[in-house]
Amino acid sequence: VKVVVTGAAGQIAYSLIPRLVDGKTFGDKIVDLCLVEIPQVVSKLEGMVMELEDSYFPQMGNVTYTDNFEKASHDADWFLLVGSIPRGIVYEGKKIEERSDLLKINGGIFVNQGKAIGENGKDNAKILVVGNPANTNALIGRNAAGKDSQLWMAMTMLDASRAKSVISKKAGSNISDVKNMVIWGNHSPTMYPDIENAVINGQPGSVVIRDMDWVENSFLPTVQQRGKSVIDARGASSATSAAKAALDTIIACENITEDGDCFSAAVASDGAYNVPEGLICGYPLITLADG
Ligand code: NAX
Repeated sequence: VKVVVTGAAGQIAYSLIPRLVDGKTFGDKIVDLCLVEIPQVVSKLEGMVMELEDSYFPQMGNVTYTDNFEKASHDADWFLLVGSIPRGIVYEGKKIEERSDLLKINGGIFVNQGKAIGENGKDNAKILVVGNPANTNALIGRNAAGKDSQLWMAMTMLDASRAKSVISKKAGSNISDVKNMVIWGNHSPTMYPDIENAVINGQPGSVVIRDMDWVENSFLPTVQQRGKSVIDARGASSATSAAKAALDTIIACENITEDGDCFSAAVASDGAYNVPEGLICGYPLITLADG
């Protein structure tokens, strides 16, 4: 399996990349990695490759790095689009503070990456957009790719894992006892973690959690604002948890979903649940035997 990772010198990637080849995420498949960065930092990836070589990963295949996404995209099965330009940095001499400027820059990046994926990626490639604004970037990339057989997702798994953690503490159960955790909408503070349809110890969330005051005034804001809370506490945004969520999304796509469970990602709406067609929206998803 060939996996392309952008933003490969960033903090999420440092946690993510070794675990792509550790024999757990893709089982016993040999994993070829193509790591992509912007020209200014691409040389740092030499150090990442050295560390991968030194880590004893029997499932690791060919590892390359480049600043040329188009070249990286050929015949890839998975694209993990982690790199994007964040708000607040100075880009081409200008501090990027306005959402419109951010969208303009990332729009350009994701148009080019999308086109390359559509032209060169495998017909059944899966694309997970982690870089923010994730839903918008996925929409831009998918439209540019123009290939319906490829699956574009914006990551909401981290929001689902955060919600499971909060619910399991409230219910006094293990995090693995919380299933069917759906994140509706956008990966942003407007997302809706659906506690009513979650299944907690085999019971509907609406039966187990009856304290609506807690749901509205504690659960929802805690999950919706968790990214900000981590930044405030850590002085940097979520990295290891974001990497784990990306790995969990891959595992959820590569394996048949258990009965009664689902996983979360934002995908292009086909009109289901009255979401406008084509919009990238968080949905409950399952993986069937045919992948
Ligand atoms: P870092 O700033 O540590 O790393 C990002 C890396 O991307 C940098 O090394 C940069 O050079 C590279 N990059 C930028 N544009 C690129 C391009 N066109 N091609 C290749 N590489 C490019 O950020 P990090 O903490 O790793 O976060 C990465 C992204 O994840 C950010 O956009 C962040 O907002 C987003 N997040 C998304 C989450 C989600 O749940 N969907 C949660 C965590 C995180 O906040």
